[in-house]
Amino acid sequence: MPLTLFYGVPEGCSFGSIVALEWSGVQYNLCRVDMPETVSGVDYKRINAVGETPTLMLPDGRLVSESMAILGHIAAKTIDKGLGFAPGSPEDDRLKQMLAFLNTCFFNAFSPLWYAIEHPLTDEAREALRAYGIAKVEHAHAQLETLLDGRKWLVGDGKSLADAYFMGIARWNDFHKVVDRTAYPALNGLYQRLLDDPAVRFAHAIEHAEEATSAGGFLGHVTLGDMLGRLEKAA
Ligand SMILES: N[C@@H](CCC(=O)N[C@@H](CS)C(=O)NCC(=O)O)C(=O)O
Repeated sequence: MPLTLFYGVPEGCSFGSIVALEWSGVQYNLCRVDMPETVSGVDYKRINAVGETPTLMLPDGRLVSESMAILGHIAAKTIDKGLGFAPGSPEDDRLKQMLAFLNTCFFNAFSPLWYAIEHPLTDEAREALRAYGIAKVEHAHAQLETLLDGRKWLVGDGKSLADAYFMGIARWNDFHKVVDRTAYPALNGLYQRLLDDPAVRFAHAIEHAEEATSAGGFLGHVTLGDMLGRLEKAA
C-alpha cells in the first residue's frame, strides 16, 4: 500500500506536507478531511487521536502525526534528492532550526487570528485578539527576514522541506490580510519563487478541489471510510 496523507481543508497546514510529497517523487494517496467537522469526529480520531491534520499513513499501516514528524520522515527518505540531509550535518541542523521556528513561532503567530474568526466572541474581544495576532504576525515576519539574511532558500542553496512548510503557513497572511509582504524582501522573494513551483500549484489545486497536475507521485484520493476499513483489516 502506498503512503496516504490525511490533509485538512480549508487552508490547512497540511499544504506543506502535500508539497513535500510531490517534491519527494514517492507514490502516495491523499485523503481529504473537512475542518472542523470531520477532523473532530470519532472516526477521524482513530487516525489522529487529537483530531488534527496532517497525518501520514505508512505502507505498513503505521500512523505518523505532526507536520514536523511527517516532514522529518520524508526528509530522511529523500537525502539523495537534497530535500533532507545527513543527521548531524550543518544542513540538517539548519533544516531542523527552520522547521522548529516555522512550527512554533510562524504558525503560532496566526493562532489568535484563526481563533478570532472561528469562535463566537464579543466585538471587543475579537478586536483585542486581532490586534494581538497582527503584532505576532508582524514580529514573526521580521524574525524570519532576519533568519533568511538575504538567502534565496531557507536551507542551503536549493529548496528543502522547510520551504514546503513555509509556503503552507505564509499564505495565511493573504487570508488574514496582515502585513505587506514586500516589506520583507527575502521572505517575499522566497514566497514569489515558490508560487511558481509546480508542486505548490498542485497543492493549491488539491485544496480547492480543482484539476491538479502531479509530477507523477499522486495516485489519487481515497476516502476516510476506505482507510478505516484498511485499519480494521490490519488489526
Ligand atoms: N502541531 C500540529 C498542528 C496541526 C494543526 O493545528 N492542524 C490544524 C489545521 S492547520 C487542524 O487540524 N485543526 C483542526 C480544526 O481546525 O478543527 C502540526 O504541526 O501538525
